[in-house]
Amino acid sequence: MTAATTMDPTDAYPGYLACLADADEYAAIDVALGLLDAGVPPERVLLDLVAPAQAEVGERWARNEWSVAQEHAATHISERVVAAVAAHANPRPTGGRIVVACMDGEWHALPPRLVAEVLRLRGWQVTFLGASVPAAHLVSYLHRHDAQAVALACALPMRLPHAHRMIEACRRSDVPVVVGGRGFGADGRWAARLGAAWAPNAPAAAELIADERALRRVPAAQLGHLADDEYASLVRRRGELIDSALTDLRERVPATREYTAAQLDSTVSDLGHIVDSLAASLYVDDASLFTEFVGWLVEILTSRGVPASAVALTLEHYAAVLRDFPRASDAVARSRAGLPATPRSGG
Ligand code: B12
Repeated sequence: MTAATTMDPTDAYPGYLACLADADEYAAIDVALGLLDAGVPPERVLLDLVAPAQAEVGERWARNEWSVAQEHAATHISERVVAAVAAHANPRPTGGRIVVACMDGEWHALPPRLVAEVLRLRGWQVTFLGASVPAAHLVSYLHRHDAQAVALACALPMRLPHAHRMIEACRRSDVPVVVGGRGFGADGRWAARLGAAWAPNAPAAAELIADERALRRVPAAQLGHLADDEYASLVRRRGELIDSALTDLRERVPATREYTAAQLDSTVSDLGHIVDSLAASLYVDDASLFTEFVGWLVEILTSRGVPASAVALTLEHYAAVLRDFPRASDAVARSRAGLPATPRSGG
């Protein structure tokens, strides 16, 4: 693999992706540094080369074309490339301190790392706290280091209730918050529901942070629906809902009784994600969060040889046991509408 001689990240992209596929970190770094040497601004290398390549890594993993190991190797290379670009640019801060962190339980650190580097390139003094920062620790850190603003990342919609607790904790410390990441929905609609300022990408986050009044001028959260207690009741029953769905699957799909420990583990993890996504959809009162999640899960499972009917069976089970949960029942019904009929339901 040779270094890029092109001036455009778009032209360099296929070669860069090939470096990720070959797990060739030296060649990947050469491509990125070659662009910088050719005069491409570092921000473009991060956002027009590294970011789309990582999204493609995700698509290949989702289609089961790449293993988890291949994804991890590619992500590691991207992290090395980001570090190399940052070291090459080496900007000196002129602005105040911005803290960038992942929400508690959120391990997608690379997307906010890109945001952190863009903010750094634009003159802010950035502290990047990385993955899964507990709320209490974040808040005490903000106090101690006199942060001007905090940027919080969430890549998974199922983590939104936790995200909200974290946003509120920062607010109580009077530090303005900007949130981002695909967990808030492609158009940021769930950030609006939580009453948080949202930026679709790193440049937009930089602009918002530069305008403190705009950052503080956020509409109130719209969470009046939580008064019906459905979300809290569902969360209280989380363990029981996972166990009962597993028992149901074992009764109705004999093959699942022969599952290996690893298969059982990933089934329990999938069931946990189903319950957590349903809970998150109740939290923001948007059934589309759950229907989108179910659509995604079906794609992931079918590409791994698990039929969509397995998801349909579990949703049928939840439709039965969650009859007293009107909003959850509605979200489950909408999700089932797009799935094949299960043998017992007959339609
Ligand atoms: C690498 C990766 C991982 C790594 C993360 C390592 C790391 N150091 O980051 C690991 C292996 C830990 C991981 C784990 C999981 N992952 Co993952 N992961 C990815 C992957 C392939 C790349 C992430 C990335 O770097 N994206 C590149 C960035 C640049 O893209 P971006 O998010 O669009 O970011 C831009 C904007 O959103 C915005 N932005 C992003 N963050 C922020 C933050 C702020 C403050 C602001 C203002 C803006 C902003 O600016 C960015 C640049 O412009 C994505 C695929 C994808 N499409 O992103 C899946 C993906 C996010 N993962 C996914 C899943 C499901 C998981 C797991 C649940 C898998 C599992 N079964 O265990 C776990 C969950 C772990 C957890 N609790 O957090 C799914 C999520 C699907 C969904 N609908 O919820 C995705 C989309 C893969 C897929 N195609 O299905 N993952």
